[in-house]
Amino acid sequence: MIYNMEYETMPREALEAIQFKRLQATLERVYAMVPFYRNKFHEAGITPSDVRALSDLHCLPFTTKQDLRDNYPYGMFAVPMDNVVRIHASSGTTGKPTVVGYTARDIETWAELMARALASGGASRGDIIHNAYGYGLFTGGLGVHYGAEKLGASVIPISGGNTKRQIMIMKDFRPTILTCTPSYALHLGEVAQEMGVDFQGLHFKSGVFGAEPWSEEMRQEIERKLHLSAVDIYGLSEVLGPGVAVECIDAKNGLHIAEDHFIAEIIDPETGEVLPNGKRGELVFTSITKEAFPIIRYRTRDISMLHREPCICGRTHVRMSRVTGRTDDMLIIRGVNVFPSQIESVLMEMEGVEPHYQLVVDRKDNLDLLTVRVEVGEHIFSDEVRMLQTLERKISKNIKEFLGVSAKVKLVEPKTIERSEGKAKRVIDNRVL
Ligand code: DLL
Repeated sequence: MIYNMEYETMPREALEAIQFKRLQATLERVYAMVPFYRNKFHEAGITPSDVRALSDLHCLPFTTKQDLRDNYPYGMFAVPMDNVVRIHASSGTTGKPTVVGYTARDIETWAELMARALASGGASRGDIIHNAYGYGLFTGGLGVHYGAEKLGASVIPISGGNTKRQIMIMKDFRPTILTCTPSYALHLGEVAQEMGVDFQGLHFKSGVFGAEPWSEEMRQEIERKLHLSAVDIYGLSEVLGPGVAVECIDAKNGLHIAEDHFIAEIIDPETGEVLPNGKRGELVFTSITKEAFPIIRYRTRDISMLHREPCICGRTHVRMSRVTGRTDDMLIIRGVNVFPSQIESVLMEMEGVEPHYQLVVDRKDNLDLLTVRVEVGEHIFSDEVRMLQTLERKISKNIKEFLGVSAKVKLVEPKTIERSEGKAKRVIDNRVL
């Protein structure tokens, strides 16, 4: 179902006219209200009136995570605190979090975009949404929650954790849509099985999963184990939270970016040069309707590409391919670039291997050593040692063949690798850089 037919299927020309008008208003706003942007524009010798067409956006300077850190906590806000009704923060693993704010109208916009996203993932008014994204500073829980209410669905604000109780609630409350990270979805499936609950007997139709990279193979695994249709949702706190882009359940082939609210670009992460459609690079976003925390040409560090071919669902908004990883997640193993999601794809193709893995990187005698720890099913683990070694060698060979990197594979017992209730931790990098 398309939630906002007018905007989601708008002809390109009309859409771009709206984008330009909104971009101009945003530039005026940040120039007037945020000293950081005013200074940046001055340094580049630009004022908002120099931007006379959408393509002039390319002349504006980028904004980086470091800029947000330098202006911690509220320096990037474009409205007085009186007008800020909500504060969230990104889940940074190191240092201080990135703080973002929303006006009442921003919350309204976000709810609309999340209502669109849930509809795009197969939800409608009559649905019951089991929302297992974490509620709190993380944008996942509340972002989905407001969208579900806006859509008119019933939302169960279960948040992450307390997994056994979640399964009981799923049985009793009969939710039809599941929202959580893909890794937590798998964990829910696993705990249900332990409790003797078959997802086939539950009532789910679809799931809207995101907040971390996951591969196509992982989607198939989730769909098979949880008996539902899985779509990918993308977003980041700095730009909005969940709802920046989402797949449609019709095509499941790329995520439609809400282009009436954001302008997306792909750049070469090394040179900053803007890349054409179909080329892989770093995603850059400019918000064009946000009031409290507008952002201009934000370098997300997420790797993707844009496609402009029409989609069978009828939406006219550009599609981004699933995010394969972040520039700062990319492992360089003896000079070879590897994303955890590429290893995931290789693993998921192997018979008997479970979707729970971790990459450990060490440095010995100045050489990088990559160890892939991956769980195998009970039946395989109880096989002879020789069989396990054969499988380890086979996985290692496939990784070498597909990714060109040598990895030591260590098969581990079921349930050895830590389960996450939110974003999974896939990499342990022990190198001192
Ligand atoms: O993760 C917002 C969100 C919540 C998205 C719920 C989807 C669902 P942050 O905590 O600020 O916000 O983290 C943003 O997570 O830059 C990506 O690196 C990663 N990410 C988010 N969605 C996806 C996805 C939320 N579908 C960072 N695929 C982003 C891959 C994703 N990576």
